[in-house]
Amino acid sequence: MAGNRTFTMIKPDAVEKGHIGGILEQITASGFKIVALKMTQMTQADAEEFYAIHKERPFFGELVEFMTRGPIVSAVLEKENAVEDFRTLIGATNPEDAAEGTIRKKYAESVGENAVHGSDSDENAQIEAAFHFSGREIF
Ligand code: 3AN
Repeated sequence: MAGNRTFTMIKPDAVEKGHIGGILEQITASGFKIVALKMTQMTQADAEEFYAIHKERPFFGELVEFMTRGPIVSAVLEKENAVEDFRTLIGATNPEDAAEGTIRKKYAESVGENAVHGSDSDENAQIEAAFHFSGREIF
């Protein structure tokens, strides 16, 4: 899937506030095709593995607690230049720095509770998609 696919999660904060529909609408209206989609709740072990790269960071415990507190919606998205274009669509990690009209500007609360995840490289997109979906769940 290198080059034209990325992985996203609508995080617990945005799911709790009822923003699944609004966020998916903005994603598809921006030219991304949904090729995998589901609602799940991450376990502590899932979140610790998914965010292993951040395990030495001071916010790691908080991040794991947040990401496991309720359901998430995960998806694989297809579009030319998917990883970079999706990062542009979601905006900066901290919603205060996110550009007007971006998903985080519209829906995120704080740098910790920032509504959506977007893979940061083609390699991570592939790893993250495989973490959340089996081959039979990606179209
Ligand atoms: P991004 O999600 O924009 O790629 P990363 O990879 O730097 O950002 O951070 C991963 C996740 O860790 C963020 N989405 C956010 O939920 C959390 N995070 C990042 N920085 C902080 C922070 N300073 N305080 C609390 N949580 C943070």
